Amino acid sequence: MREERAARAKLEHDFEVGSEKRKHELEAFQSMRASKLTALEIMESKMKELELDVSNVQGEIKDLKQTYGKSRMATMKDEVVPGFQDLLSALSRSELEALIVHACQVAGEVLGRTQSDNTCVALRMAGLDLALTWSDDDYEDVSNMKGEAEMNMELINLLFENASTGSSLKWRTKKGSSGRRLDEILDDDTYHPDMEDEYRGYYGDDDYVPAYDELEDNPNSEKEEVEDEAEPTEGKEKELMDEVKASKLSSTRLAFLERSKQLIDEISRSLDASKDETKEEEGAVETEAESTEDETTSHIDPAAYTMVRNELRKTESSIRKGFHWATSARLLFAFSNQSDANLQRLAVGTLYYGQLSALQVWQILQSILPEYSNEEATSSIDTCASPWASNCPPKLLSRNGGTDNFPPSYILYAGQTFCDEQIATLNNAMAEACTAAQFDVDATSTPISVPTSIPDGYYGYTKPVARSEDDPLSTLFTPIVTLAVDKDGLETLENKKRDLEKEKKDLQRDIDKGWKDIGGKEGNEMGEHGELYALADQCFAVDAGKYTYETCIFGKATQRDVGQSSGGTNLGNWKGASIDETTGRRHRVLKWDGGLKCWNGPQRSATVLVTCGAETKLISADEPDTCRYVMEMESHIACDDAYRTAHGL
Ligand code: MAN
Repeated sequence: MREERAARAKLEHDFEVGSEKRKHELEAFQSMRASKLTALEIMESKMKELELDVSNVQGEIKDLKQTYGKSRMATMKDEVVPGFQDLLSALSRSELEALIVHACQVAGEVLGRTQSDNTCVALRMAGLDLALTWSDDDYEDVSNMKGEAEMNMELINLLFENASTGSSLKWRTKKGSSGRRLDEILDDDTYHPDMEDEYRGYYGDDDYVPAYDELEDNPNSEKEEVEDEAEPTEGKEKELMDEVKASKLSSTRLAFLERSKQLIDEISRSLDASKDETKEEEGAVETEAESTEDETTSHIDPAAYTMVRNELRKTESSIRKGFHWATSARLLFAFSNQSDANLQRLAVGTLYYGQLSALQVWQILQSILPEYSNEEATSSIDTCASPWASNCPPKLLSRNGGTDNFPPSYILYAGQTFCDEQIATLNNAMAEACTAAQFDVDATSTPISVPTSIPDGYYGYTKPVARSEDDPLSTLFTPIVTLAVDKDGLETLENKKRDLEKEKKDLQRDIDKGWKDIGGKEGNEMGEHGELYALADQCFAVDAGKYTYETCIFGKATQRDVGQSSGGTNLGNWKGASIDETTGRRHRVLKWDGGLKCWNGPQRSATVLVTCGAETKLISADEPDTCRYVMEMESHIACDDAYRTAHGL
């Protein structure tokens, strides 16, 4: 009875002291929370302002790019294309298409080595200026070529990117995303500010493909064959490529390829043979040392042979790229029907991005216009005459309804210059090629003679050269070349956006911390009524058996050997406070979990059952199941009304 009375007296005393303490602490927490809430409100409204600022800057960025995109398209359409009317309006639709196909072929030979794509990148770029993109994933699937139209931010970003980096030709944002737009529509609705970031970063890091030169000019490279120019063996793509190859422009290319193949075979044979000889020689050094030296070194010069072979392979690779690019253009026209205006714009764009010169346009015209094809030109290769000789001097045609006014003077002039200045050179080269060819008449017995270098015009093929600045076509492209790109303006805006976003991020961190300090939005992360605020980050320990158990509010729970002051076994990290009523009695429960894994068992965890006490202390610790620890705590935080009622206080 005395014990019971003493216990009852302690309980009453503890409650009196504890509940008073608890009351004061809760009041302190509430007033702290109220003042912090005001501060948080201010921060939250500042956040809204920042969000608005960011979206405004995004809008400005979008406007700047869109303005550029629109003026770029307009410049091409209204200022550049009209300059080509005397050339383009004289051509039929199929001639325009043929011009584009062959412009792609030449562009492939000029630029193909820097572009890994087998699609005509120049035409793709021209397409961008019309908001026109198309898929090329499946050459057999016509439905893939039908497009939906949108002049979206993706496209505008590409235009801007290309314009500001100058030399780059990026026609898609990333690998695998195949645009399928074929019509020209300006659709602002497709823009989402969130997509901005998605697009950033796709540019500079496009897959880097080492140029053929880098692979092949490396003397240590043992690479015999380069596979990237593999040609289609069946289906629509092959059919179209065969058409390309059957064209007049391709005849010199094919002649060159055939000759090149023979030469490369011969070079490889000779190099192998000379290697064998060297080996044999090494085995028989002792005998006739003087004469063996003479025989092997006079035969061939392996370094020179390798150089010629590399040169041939490079040219072959360019020619093959040209076939691919031309085929991809044929493919577009096989599957889509462009308006006359679009065809003209695509033609001009392809000439522009493909770096074609007036001379190349002249040569393409020689190849595609029926008026020029009557003359027996294709067979001239076998006779060792320049394939262009029959086109010299340049002939004027009667097109455009006028008399003998086509092609326009600047194209004609390029042809004239070519005829005047290069035929002589070409003929020299051809003479050399012819001599070689004559040797080959019975090539089965006579070895093919390998030239020391491959001159321009060899087997009728002259490597096209990128348009120079003084080319007449360059003048026609001036409006687009000089179109202002507000790079600085964009940079300023993007810096502003970055600063705002940084500010936003910092503020968000402060806001998050602010909420955490006051127990979260609901205020219940500091216990049911914020009672843990007073105990935050405090640690409480108790000894039980050979261990000391320590629990830290919002921190860790630890088990140590008695007497040990640091280290120990981690029993878990702070999980939270809750009220447990499952036992029928109401308990304040504190939990730690995710501690050190128990051998053959669960991760360690600790549960603290809190009951009312005048001061906060752990009073017991137990391990009812292996690695699951239960402790009892007395604390004023539990001296609440429910406790009062439960104990009739
Ligand atoms: C250690 C302590 C014990 C626990 C065992 C389990 O000895 O953490 O509390 O029961 O490991 O192996």
